[in-house]
Amino acid sequence: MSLQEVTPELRGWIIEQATAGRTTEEVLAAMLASGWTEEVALAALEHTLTSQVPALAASGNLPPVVPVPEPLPHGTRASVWAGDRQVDVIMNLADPRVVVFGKLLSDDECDEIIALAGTRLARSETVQTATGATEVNEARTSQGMFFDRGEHAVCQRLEARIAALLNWPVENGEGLQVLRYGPGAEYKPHYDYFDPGQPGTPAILKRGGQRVASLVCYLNTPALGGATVFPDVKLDVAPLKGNAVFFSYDRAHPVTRSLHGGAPVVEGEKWVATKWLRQGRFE
Ligand code: PD2
Ligand code: ZN
Repeated sequence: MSLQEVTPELRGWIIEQATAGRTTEEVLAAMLASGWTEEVALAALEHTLTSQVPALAASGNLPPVVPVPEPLPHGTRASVWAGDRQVDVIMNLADPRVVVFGKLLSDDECDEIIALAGTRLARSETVQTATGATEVNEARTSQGMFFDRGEHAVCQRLEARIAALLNWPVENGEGLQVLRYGPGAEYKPHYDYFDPGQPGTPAILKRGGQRVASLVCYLNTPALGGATVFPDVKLDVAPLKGNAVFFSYDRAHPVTRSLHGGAPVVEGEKWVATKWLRQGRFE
């Protein structure tokens, strides 16, 4: 058992930070820097932010809700048609909105994307919302690259399939991003939307608006580790070649509980292709 306790003072401080517009990641980093263990800090953040959501909403601090892709508009079913193939539905969670798909990609498609991406990998960068530039980020120890939309036949085929699966236009998708994680590499918990409180965000949003959903496609099966994790609901999605995890966030706020990360790869390597969906056309 942890020796640290979540005190009322700590809860009050977290609410102050959230209402001042600081992101959950910033608050978490500040808590870790002042000596809180990650376990206690995450528990305190989760409890405080989920229990205080009505108060935050009433104080007008939540961004507006926007439409998001919905892959299962008629409820849960065992499989869905994705334009050129039937895709299995393995798990369907309402809050946060998470759906795990099986056999979205064939083994050959996974291998081809890995081969095409392999020669172009560089240390992963993330968009720095303070300025809009990209930067190498210690929270993300993978290597990565972006394809342009439709750059290869296999990208085009997968993009059309994803558009059919999610009922969301191809034009609203960013190019596929491929990540390779070696042993020990991870992607610490984060949100995929752009933080509205950061000065660089308005410039980023000019091209297609906010990100509203993510689809992480598994291109191989790591020997051990590398799950995609959703700490707010303690959900781990096992990476399995050809499968994919979809999650959406209808506003750029932790209330969506879309906090997610890539757990460290323990043995072997992990390859994923991520498709981010924007509100509007991403040209
Ligand atoms: O590789 C993953 O599991 C993962 C986890 C969190 C990928 C992303 N985020 C991402 O590409 O945004
Ligand atoms: Zn992510």
